[in-house]
Amino acid sequence: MNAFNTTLRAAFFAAVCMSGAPAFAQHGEHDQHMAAAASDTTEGEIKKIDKAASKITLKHGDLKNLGMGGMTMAFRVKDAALLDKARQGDKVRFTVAKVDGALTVTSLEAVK
Ligand SMILES: [Cu+2]
Repeated sequence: MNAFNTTLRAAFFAAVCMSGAPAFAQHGEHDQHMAAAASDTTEGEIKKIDKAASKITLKHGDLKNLGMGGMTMAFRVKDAALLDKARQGDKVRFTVAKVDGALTVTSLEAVK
């Protein structure tokens, strides 16, 4: 009786382990691509502000997320309120993204 019981239990556990193994092996394959890209902040200097048109001209450093080297150019701003505290000549830290095909400043803050 004892020997039979032991054999039965061993067989039962073996079956559970084997059916469980493949499921465990596949864990962790997903979720690994979800690490969010850090927002690429770039330093620049404000050359011109056009609040009416929601545009800002920045002399900017490398925009790594856009593959663009440093230059002076005009950007659209996502929200005109971003320009409220902006002053010509300010050194700034900003992020740019392509919104509806236009390079758009999505965040802007003065650097002291
Ligand atoms: Cu540029």
